[in-house]
Amino acid sequence: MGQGPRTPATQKVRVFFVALLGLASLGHSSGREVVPLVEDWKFLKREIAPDQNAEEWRNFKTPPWEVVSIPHTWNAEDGANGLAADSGVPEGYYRGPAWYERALPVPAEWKGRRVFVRFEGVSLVADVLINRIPVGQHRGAFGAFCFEITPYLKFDGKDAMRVRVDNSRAFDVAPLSGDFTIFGGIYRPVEIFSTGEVCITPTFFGSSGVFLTLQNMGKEKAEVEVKTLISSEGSDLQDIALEIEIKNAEGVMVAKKTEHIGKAAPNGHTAAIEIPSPRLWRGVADPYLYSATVRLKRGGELLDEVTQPLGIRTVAIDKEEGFLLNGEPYALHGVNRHQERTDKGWALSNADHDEDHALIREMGANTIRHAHYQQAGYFHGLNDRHGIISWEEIPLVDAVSASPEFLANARQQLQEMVYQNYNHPSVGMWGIFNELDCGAMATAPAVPVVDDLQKLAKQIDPTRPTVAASFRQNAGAKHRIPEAAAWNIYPGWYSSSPDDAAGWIADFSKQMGARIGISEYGAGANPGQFQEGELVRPVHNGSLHPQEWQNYFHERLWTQLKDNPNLWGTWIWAMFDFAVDKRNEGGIPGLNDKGVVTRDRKTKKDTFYFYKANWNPDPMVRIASRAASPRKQAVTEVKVYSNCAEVELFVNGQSAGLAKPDASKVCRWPAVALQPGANTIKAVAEREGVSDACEWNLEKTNP
Ligand code: ADA
Repeated sequence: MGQGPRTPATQKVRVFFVALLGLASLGHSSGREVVPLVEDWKFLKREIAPDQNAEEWRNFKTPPWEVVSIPHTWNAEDGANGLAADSGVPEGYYRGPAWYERALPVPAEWKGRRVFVRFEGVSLVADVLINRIPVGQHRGAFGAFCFEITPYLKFDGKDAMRVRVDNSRAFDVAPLSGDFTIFGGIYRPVEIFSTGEVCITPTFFGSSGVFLTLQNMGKEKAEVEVKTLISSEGSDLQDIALEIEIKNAEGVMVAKKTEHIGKAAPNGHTAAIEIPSPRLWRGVADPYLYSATVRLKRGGELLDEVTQPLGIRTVAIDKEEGFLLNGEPYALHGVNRHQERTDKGWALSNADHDEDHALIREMGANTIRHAHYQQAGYFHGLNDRHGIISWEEIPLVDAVSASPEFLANARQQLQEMVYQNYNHPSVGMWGIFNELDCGAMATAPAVPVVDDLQKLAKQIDPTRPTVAASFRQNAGAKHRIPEAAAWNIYPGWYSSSPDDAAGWIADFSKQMGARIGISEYGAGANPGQFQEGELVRPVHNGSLHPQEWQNYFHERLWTQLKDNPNLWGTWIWAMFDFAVDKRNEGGIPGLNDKGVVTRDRKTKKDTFYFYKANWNPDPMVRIASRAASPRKQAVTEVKVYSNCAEVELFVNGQSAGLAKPDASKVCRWPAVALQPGANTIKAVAEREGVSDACEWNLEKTNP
């Protein structure tokens, strides 16, 4: 069955930026009319108990309200400051209830139409009230949800919405724990919209209500099944027409079809459409995107309209050949990404998503693991457009609970993830867990839950493989439940040596009788800390995380991962440093510093350039440890990351010789003499016309 997403980023809808309350005049035969709710939210970071303070509840006037805009989180500071837990805030940051309130700009002209509110992400539990009447609750921080609010509206210019949001730990809501801060708030966009009285169902697991499934793909034509959920509220459908229009990337219509619905089938209306001479979606080489628009019409009147991305492609993971895109082996190499950054936590703007995506592409990754949860619709849209394959996963991290409510919640989050993102061609696989049966919360065995989720994922979407990330040395029963297994490995960080990776991989792959993925591999680094001379493995939870060890770790790891016939894909842990309020290591509190770019996105660590040299064909030269100054050792190795044919090193204007990059794009000059005081270091790839330079200061007290 094909079911899929509705993301404002990819859905072409007419957006009316109406002025507040009744000032707008909107036409009525215009399908879907959307109003984003961005500014002017009142916010209070505490509980308002209706029975304890009736006046406060009725009037909602209690100062001090803060006025905020969405996206918003209340943990931007305390969620990342690493301050030890205190008695008032046991988790080290505020995890509790808060309230939002906002006037709803529902124009009087919407009377007679159906009105919905859609939230893209609220952490962790949201209760929505319209004009003080409870409309619905949503449990889970990462999936979008949508409620119909028509019966609760007055259409008198005075409609208002309140949302109680609570990011307290909830024992029936995944994740039960994890190595990341759970930022509270309405942290992704919110909108209201209206439709005609018959519409494309917007409330089905927050999805678009339109699900596109490729049935056949050939040179002459591709056949796509278009399934549309229709909400009629008892209206007669006899005279309703469903129109499907496929446009190519240039906006030219390439296929069109109109069908009469007659009677709404409970599972939606299914139609088939053919696209002549299809151009395939081929990952970074050619991420060619069509769009599919579904319209509901009565006579000449447009009742509703939804547009979704459409990529013609197939994905699979083969035991022997690895990841296949359109039936051909496609080597996946990429990064893990958390949805957060300095000063903002999870409340990211589209510009923030753009910046993250551009950095990931600059490094040359062709895949992103959305760790450890469903990420924003806008980010999926970027993946579609740039040909980046994503591993999208549910937040089933560390532990499951035995309660039926927990299983129901995990199922709900899985369905939201799959239905909402079904149409994104970039989603390559569904992740069903990360590192289960560990941590203090792990009181129930994970296998029955994982087994259930696996069946559900395949039932909803048989077109994509399921995967999961583990860390056990021995592949147990739960690793064999998803179609392809992957491991999180940290040889040379938490234990052991970086050179152990290939042996581990061979062993895991042998145990599984198949290629495996490396879903995480990484080491921490503070880009302001350096180590000269012989490298010593840092203490992982100690205060010193010099950048040189991260460089060494990745140089050694990538050498073993690249072209490894036991693998179907690899993901660095992590692209960006991220907030873990309970961590305090590497000289920076509240941070997991295994990113190759800092949390504020301002500093690309050396390791970023190591991968750029390996993955991005644009000619580049970068001196490793270029910021390591002042220095103590007069004779030092100089390393340069480069994908050029050869690089010449100049020290204080004198050539130190030419070097060719090795198979992992590292050039080395083993014993370079520095002079006391300032030294100019320059690396030049003359043929390609690129260079890099820095100044190293040798402390004068040393010989
Ligand atoms: C685990 C976990 C990640 C991350 C990592 C680490 O593998 O899956 O969430 O926190 O450990 O940095 O230790």
